[in-house]
Amino acid sequence: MSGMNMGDTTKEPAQVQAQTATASGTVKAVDPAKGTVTISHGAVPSLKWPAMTMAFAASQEQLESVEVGEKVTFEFKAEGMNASILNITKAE
Ligand SMILES: [Cu+2]
Repeated sequence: MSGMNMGDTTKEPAQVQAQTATASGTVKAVDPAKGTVTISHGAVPSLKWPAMTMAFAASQEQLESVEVGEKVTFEFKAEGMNASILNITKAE
């Protein structure tokens, strides 16, 4: 569980803040060469994201743990629309 970073109040006006969020969805593509997993995910209210299909940066280990067509739950870090997987597991 990640806590809220209430103490992080350094002033960086124009900077996009990295946020973590959790979502679930279906794996649409795994691309080890690019280091991405494409997931059709549900809405992410905390980031004001609608449901969409998008690529997330992922480690080789994370990419090896999922397969196209699988339903997954995952935690990710987003800076704007740049998102990387923190952890990903099969949804049962
Ligand atoms: Cu998205």
